[in-house]
Amino acid sequence: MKKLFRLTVLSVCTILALNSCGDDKKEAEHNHEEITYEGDNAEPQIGETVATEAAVDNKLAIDCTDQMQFTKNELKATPGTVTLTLNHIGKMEKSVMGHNLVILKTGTDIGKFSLQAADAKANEFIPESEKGNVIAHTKLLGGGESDTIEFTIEKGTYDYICSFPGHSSIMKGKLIVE
Ligand SMILES: [Cu+2]
Repeated sequence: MKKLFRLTVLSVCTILALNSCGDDKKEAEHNHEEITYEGDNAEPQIGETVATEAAVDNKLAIDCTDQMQFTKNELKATPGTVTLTLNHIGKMEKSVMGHNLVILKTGTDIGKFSLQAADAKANEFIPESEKGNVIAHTKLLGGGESDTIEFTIEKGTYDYICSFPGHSSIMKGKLIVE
């Protein structure tokens, strides 16, 4: 009976030891996970690399929303032909929350452009008087719509805006071509 007890104690100890060993292992795995996680934290760099790769084939995509925003305030491309897709991911009507993306020549006065644009409803807010400052522009989109444009661009930094009345102060960004 005493022997059995001792055996049981031994077994329990063994189990405890195993368990503790298991815990150590788990802890080790956990630590490993944390290390991996730190690696994940570095992912933005990986993401940036991907973004750079995307820019290499010069296919850009950007969304716009019912909250009157572009989802990116910076786009990168290389000189040459660029394909850009604008997606309106909202639900609102074009007449209320219409968006476009207009790429402007360097040095264009955004305030002046936007004032002229507000009077150009018939031309989807692309003012005839400012056409010389437009490198490229999408159609005016309502919720759920998208438009893809192709244009050629040289090295430089360009402003892009939405020219729907009142939007350009918030809906703007930089297209960096290098
Ligand atoms: Cu807009």
